[in-house]
Amino acid sequence: MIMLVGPVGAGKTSLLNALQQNCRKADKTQSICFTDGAIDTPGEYAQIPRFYSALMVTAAEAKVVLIVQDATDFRMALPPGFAAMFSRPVVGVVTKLDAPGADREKAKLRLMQAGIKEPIFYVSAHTGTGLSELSEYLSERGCK
Ligand SMILES: Nc1nc2c(ncn2[C@@H]2O[C@H](COP(=O)(O)OP(=O)(O)OP(=O)(O)O)[C@@H](O)[C@H]2O)c(=O)[nH]1
Ligand SMILES: [Mg+2]
Repeated sequence: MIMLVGPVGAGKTSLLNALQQNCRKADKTQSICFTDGAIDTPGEYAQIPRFYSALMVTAAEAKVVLIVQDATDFRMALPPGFAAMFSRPVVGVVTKLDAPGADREKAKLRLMQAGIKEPIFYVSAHTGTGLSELSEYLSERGCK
């Protein structure tokens, strides 16, 4: 089971759909949502500290936590050290690489500022770039 965490609109639900080869269009995630093999979370949970305890408790159900960063949005949405609250292994995912203005290095810096170390994957849910590497990494860790 994976859990996706990250700011509003970062592309979590789209990434999950793409990993599950599901061509549904992502709607705004309204609540923590368990779907086959994965936990999707609303971006507000990563941006509003009042929700952090819910994220931490839910992460206990996951094998790996994916922290998702938009490659075109460089606002400091997550506080320094954000990643350290999880008791599970954390991986960084920079998404929307296909979008105009995508800057993987700036996005990586944002993830590192939030306390994420390697590995960091670079993907696009729209074009499928990088998804096979991420899927392979997750399946090696027993996540589908
Ligand atoms: N160009 C591009 N746009 C993307 C990609 N992934 C997501 N988007 C767009 O980004 C917007 C937000 O995507 P979501 O997947 O709903 O984002 P989210 O992180 O689940 O957002 P919340 O549920 O609000 O927390 C949508 O308009 C998507 O079409 C991508 O890989 N490339
Ligand atoms: Mg969502």
